[in-house]
Amino acid sequence: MALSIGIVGLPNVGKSTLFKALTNKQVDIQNYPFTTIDPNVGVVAVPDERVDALALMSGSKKKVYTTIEFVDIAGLVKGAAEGEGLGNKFLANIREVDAIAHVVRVFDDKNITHIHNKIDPAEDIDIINTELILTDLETVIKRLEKSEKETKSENKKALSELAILKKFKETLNSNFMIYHSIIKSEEIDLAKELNLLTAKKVIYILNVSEKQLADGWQTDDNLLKAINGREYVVLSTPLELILSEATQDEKKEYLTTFNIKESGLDKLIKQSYRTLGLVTFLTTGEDETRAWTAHIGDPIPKAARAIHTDFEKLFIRAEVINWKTLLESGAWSVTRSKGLLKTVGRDHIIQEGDVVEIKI
Ligand SMILES: Nc1nc2c(ncn2[C@@H]2O[C@H](COP(=O)(O)OP(=O)(O)OP(=O)(O)O)[C@@H](O)[C@H]2O)c(=O)[nH]1
Ligand SMILES: [Mg+2]
Repeated sequence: MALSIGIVGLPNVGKSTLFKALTNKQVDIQNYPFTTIDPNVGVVAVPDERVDALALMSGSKKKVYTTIEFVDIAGLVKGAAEGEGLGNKFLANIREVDAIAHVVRVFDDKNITHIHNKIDPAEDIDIINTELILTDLETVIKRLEKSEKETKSENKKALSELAILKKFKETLNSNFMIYHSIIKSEEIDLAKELNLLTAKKVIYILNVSEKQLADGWQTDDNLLKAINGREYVVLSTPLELILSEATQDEKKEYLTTFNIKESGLDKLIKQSYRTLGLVTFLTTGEDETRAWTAHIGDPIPKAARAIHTDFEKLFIRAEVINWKTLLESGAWSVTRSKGLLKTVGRDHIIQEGDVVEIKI
């Protein structure tokens, strides 16, 4: 499961700077099933201190982290949805991503042109969202015309699709994003099938200056209103670029200077995981310690598909222990003799930080 996130925003807001910083964290591609990587696509490892600690405990030869793919596209401008600039073409590049990272310029810098010549993050968010809405509207109208032509009055499923499409059209026409108005599973499924951009999860990246960051910059009500309850991360892209190239010691120094616990990229990557509703479980042994991705609520046989597609069918039982308990015990064998290891069946719901051994 390669998760992907598309980076959008107005021109000159720091998207490519963010992307460059992310790709500096690029994982060794050989470990991953990609033959060619587009220059605008970067695969980054999800930082995970549990993998490091467990690998040390098990004396693993290899460590494998989960990954996220980021796609950088050119800046969108007003009218992008109608083909203004290159926007439309670029929007097509992010149709298939799992979530959108929307970069917003908060930093002021006379030397870097803002296309509307004023720094107004809330308005910028609305401009981009309107373009996404217009793109979706085009998709929905196209499908609606097709469905109306083909639907015979008796077909229940087709009629329900028609009703949903009409609702989508109305929502988009009122300049609202689909995400806030879909509840029923048929609606969610159709939005996914059509790859509607405004149905996707969003993380706003508020790109502040280093000075604003050091001064403890905060969002105001106006901006929060534009963010509309979605997740956001505050960071400074030039600083992230420096951090991504710094040694561990230098990085520590920077973080102390800015009085922050972790880099903006680490925050972003972890937040992406949460936003996408994902959990990480682990396997550990002498060969490798590895993090795997599952969806929140997955029963263990389904989660085990990440390891091998056959595992869901062949699953008999599993031994499970929380990573911290395992680490404190010092070894798998100790947890067994102490009775800390849990044997679970097919109904166990995979938990964040479970270390598992699947029996097939
Ligand atoms: N002062 C300042 N400059 C920045 C910041 N982020 C990016 N820049 C500069 O702004 C310019 C544009 O940055 P990019 O990252 O290329 O912007 P972009 O969003 O990819 O722009 P497009 O690809 O044209 O849409 C570059 O000169 C960056 O160095 C920032 O946080 N502060
Ligand atoms: Mg760019």
